[in-house]
Amino acid sequence: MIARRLGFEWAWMAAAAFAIGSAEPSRSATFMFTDQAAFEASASAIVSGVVFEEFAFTSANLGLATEVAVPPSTDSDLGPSLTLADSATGLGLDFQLTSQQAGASFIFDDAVGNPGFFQPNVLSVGRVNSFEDDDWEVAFSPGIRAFGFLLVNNDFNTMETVQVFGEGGLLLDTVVPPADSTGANFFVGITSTESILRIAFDEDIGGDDIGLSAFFFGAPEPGSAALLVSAGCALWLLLRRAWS
Ligand SMILES: [Ca+2]
Ligand SMILES: [Ca+2]
Ligand SMILES: [Ca+2]
Ligand SMILES: [Ca+2]
Repeated sequence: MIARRLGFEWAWMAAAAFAIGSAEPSRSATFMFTDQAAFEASASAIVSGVVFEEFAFTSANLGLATEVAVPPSTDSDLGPSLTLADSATGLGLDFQLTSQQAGASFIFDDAVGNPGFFQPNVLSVGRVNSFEDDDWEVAFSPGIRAFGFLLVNNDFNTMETVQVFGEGGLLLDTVVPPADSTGANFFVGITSTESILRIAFDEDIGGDDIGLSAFFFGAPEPGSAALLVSAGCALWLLLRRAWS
């Protein structure tokens, strides 16, 4: 298993090469991106005809959660778990987001801890300055090969990880986000040659508070034939370019 930060060209080649070998579990590979175009290129090399879908953390979208009765107003406590069914969102999958810091609810557009810090359209884990170990998980049904998210105001350190889980709770890989993943709306994307069922973000216990402003999904799950054809075509195109 490997997890690297890759550029656009290498994303295609690596994803294609490992996808070809993905019939063997030992050849599974996970890739991390901070460039959204490279993330999409990698997913496209792994999955033929992959469709990318976005879920922004707006009031209207959060109002679609099973646990949320109406679109939330600024500074709403939405509880520790948010379930977004495909029948409600129109997306190609169900997903469930859960807080992993004990006692911390998700807060929409926190206006108490630090007004304006997490607005507009940002979901934070617990209130600013109250809950600062902002761990969260998201589970997918069905599994996907590509998942991205926009982080708001995180300060990374080497203790932070993104764990990628596959079928049966198998830990596929643990990714350490890059040190420059700070500021507003920083993109982090994960692709895998194996189906991703769950992602766990272990935030550091230090005083930084993080928010989420969007999720990105690469759906749907491919058939094995489509997977191999796509990977083979991507590799062939790269080799042709190298030979010419
Ligand atoms: Ca942090
Ligand atoms: Ca943590
Ligand atoms: Ca923190
Ligand atoms: Ca927090």
